[in-house]
Amino acid sequence: MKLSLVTLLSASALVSAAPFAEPEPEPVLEDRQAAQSIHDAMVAKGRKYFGTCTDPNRLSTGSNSAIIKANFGQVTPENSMKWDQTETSRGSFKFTTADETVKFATDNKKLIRGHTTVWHSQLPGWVSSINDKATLTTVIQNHVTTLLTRWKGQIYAWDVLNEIFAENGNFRSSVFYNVLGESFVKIAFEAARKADPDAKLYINDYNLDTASYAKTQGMIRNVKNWISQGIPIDGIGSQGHLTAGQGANAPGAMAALCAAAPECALTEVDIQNAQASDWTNVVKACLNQANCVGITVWGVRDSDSWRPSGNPLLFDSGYKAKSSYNTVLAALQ
Ligand code: 9MR
Repeated sequence: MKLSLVTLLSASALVSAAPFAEPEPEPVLEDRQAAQSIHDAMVAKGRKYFGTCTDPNRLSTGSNSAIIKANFGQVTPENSMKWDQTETSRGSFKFTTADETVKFATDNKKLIRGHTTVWHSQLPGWVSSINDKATLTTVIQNHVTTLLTRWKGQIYAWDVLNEIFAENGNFRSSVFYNVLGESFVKIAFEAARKADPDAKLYINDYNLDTASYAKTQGMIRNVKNWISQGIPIDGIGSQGHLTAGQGANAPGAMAALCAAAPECALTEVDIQNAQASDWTNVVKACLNQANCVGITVWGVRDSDSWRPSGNPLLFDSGYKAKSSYNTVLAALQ
């Protein structure tokens, strides 16, 4: 039951006379929409976080902010740090929206995954039309350096590179690969390490959900090779955009991916038409690997998902925790 404002005010007046700081009140059920925090349960398992993506448009709507405060321990800006939002023309940076997300996270003691510096999608035309190596190198270095410097010391991990592989495990065609070849990987990670030496630097991708799949194997082969060359890669992120039944392969896939880098994470999980076993398997996929630091789901409620059909998230459109939420909680016990 919610306490009335009068009760709260008189209680805090009493406590403020005491020599100790007032303890943080436990979020009431009506605000948190779920019985228990999946982040706390994840931390109790020795992991760093259970998170979600968000941005100011979501934080100012409905129960998103209350749910994230109460149940999640990490946020990824869903769109606000992307190239088309932050450097629309060369050298002209805009951080107001991303700053708001970072402020929400730091004010509420949530870890942040920075997302993302080098990605072929949501990329302004002025970048994709660059066709000489020297210019593109400088442009990548400046973009990576400026973003990581902006929030230096505040970001737990950065998706430095996003979705660079094709389904066959070779490089995807992109301005980065087409102009610079493989060297853009080293250029981006070295700039990132220099700009924020404490941030964990990740390479992130989707369809890494089966160990034997060519793209999963391509990620593993390349990351091992790059790390052996001294390229500063700390982690592999597996996005985890799944459909019913795919959870079954997740433990095997994460075993393979997590063996290839110092740390690993599930970074954008959603499961269309999920069976309970899918969520259980996804949680196990991380918990089974000692170096899997956390799980992030890609949104709070189904209707705000980038692919709402199949209700892929943990809260329904009325912001109520779904049975999937309780399945996740049970898998974390
Ligand atoms: O959820 C994001 C959606 O709001 C954007 O319109 C979309 C644009 O490409 O990006 C979505 O997030 C993507 C993420 O940044 C990278 N992996 C795939 C995600 C789903 O498309």
